[in-house]
Amino acid sequence: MATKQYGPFGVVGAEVVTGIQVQAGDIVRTVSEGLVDFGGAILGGGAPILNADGDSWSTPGSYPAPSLRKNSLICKVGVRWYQGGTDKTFTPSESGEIILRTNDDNPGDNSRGWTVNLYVTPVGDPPVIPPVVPPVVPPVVPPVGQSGSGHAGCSCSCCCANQAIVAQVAMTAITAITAMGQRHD
Ligand SMILES: [Ca+2]
Repeated sequence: MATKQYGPFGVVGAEVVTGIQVQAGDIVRTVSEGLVDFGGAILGGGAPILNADGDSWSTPGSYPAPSLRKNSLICKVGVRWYQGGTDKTFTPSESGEIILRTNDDNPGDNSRGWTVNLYVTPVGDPPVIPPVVPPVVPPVVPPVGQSGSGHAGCSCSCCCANQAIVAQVAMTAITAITAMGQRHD
């Protein structure tokens, strides 16, 4: 499936809702330019001014994503944050909308900004479900020597017994008719 490009989005501080819906397993690439001034400079003591990769200091627990790079671009899908940057790729584990922000516990004093482009490569076509093939049922062949129903020429005990009864009834009827005929003479 083709990769789609979105943006650019300006990110300087707080969350930027992109409106981009991605699926779990999609490949999301962030490509960013520009610098963010993270503020907090005291008497010109030098606020960090960084690109979207942030800096290598350990990230305080009070930051939105303590396990990701401090003062970097971070991207949320669902409930998790993923690492963005000048050229970083992540794969969300659940589906949802992409939200961008700085990994900064005080985004209100930031200035300048990053320009972020997103490239989303869908995980792929939905899985192909094979058509349902009915199982092949072999025809039922009665075992040799047995037959399913009564019939001429069969020598099994039940058929022979029936034939004997029929013959006996016929003989009784013939005898009675003959007797009646003789009485009229
Ligand atoms: Ca700040």
